[in-house]
Amino acid sequence: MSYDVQAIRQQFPILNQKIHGRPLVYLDNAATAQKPIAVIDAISDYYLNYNANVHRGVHTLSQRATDAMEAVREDVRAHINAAETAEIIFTRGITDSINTIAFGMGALVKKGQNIVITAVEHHSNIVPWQMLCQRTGAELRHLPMNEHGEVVLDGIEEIIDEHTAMVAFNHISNALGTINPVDAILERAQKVGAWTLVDGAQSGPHAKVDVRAWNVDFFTLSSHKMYGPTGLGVLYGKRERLEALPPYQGGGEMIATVTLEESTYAGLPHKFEAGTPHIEGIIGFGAALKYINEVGIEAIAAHEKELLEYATQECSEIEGFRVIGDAKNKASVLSFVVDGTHPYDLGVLLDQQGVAVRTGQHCTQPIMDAFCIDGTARASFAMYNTKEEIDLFKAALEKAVTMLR
Ligand code: C6P
Repeated sequence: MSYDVQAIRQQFPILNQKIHGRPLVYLDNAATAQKPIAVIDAISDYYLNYNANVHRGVHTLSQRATDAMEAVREDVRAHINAAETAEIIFTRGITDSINTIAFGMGALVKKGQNIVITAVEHHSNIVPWQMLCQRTGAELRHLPMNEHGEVVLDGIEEIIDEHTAMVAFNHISNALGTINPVDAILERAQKVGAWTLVDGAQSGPHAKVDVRAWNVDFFTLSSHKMYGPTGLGVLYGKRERLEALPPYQGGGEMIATVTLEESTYAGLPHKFEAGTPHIEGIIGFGAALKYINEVGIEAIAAHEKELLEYATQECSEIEGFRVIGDAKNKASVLSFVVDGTHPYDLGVLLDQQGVAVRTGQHCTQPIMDAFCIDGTARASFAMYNTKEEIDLFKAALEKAVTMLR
């Protein structure tokens, strides 16, 4: 069946509106994606019909809510091919997931060991490791980046060595769109026995991931970038790794027994899920996953690749337009500057013409520093974007550039 983008757009009512009198062209999907009706309906169905706390009540509504939430845990397990549902932890997002692991590893990592990231990380995969290194005396290292925004593997044997405790990196860069060489990095990390974590914030909506094929220790997803609700993430961890880590937060639900003196902890996944979870978020995320699978992640990726190539080619005709990050292997993100203009001004003038892009550093200051720029304007594509929208974007950008020069 051919890809029916107009049918998909009908499932996203928010797209059908005008901004400053112009049709909305939403190209800020790497920040957060819009939500299909199926997600909105699943959340309102929960509140209209079975709102209750989970794992706590014998009453019918609580059991229905628990069943619905636990069914999503199984859907996530199947989606990433984890071995068991106990390895799927619901968190507040990627940031929360990475902090959970970095905090827990504080009990295991020692001075003399090192943590390895890459030069193309989001701040949420830099700062928690810096904090871990400050606490433990471990060293933070990184795999460098070249002028195309690609991770450089030369010298990987020296950087990831037998003292490496963790290698943590993103699958796809949010600022550049670079698809990182996951297999090669994991292979080296696994050879020296380091733990591994892949940040799937930007790959979740664009690529199929099989955590067992990768044999990765931890993998994390963000619901709101995958057409689901905000405030929710997934942390996958291999059972033996999660069991080796202390819990990140204490409170209800994560315990087995509590006395006023001491507590013992619940088993997986509850050990890492203190407090009432984001129940409606999880239920909404289940609907989002179902919708992604109905459209087909490969079909979505192919559609977005076409959009990226078209946008890159069209916008390159604008004088002074420079792509930031022209890796061979890229997904869905067009980060750019236009000589003689500031990205922020471009963002404001694009908005006035109905086009939503993100501007600034994209929580990746080290990448911006390496390119010697203050920031970029970033157009990022999703399953519902069209070539017609890219034409509108290009025309709006041309106008903005003319106004600013
Ligand atoms: N990037 C962007 O506009 P949270 O906020 O915790 O759900 O996700 C953080 C995060 C981690 N890693 C990567 C690769 C990301 O892209 C993000 C979020 C958004 O690019 C908001 S800064």
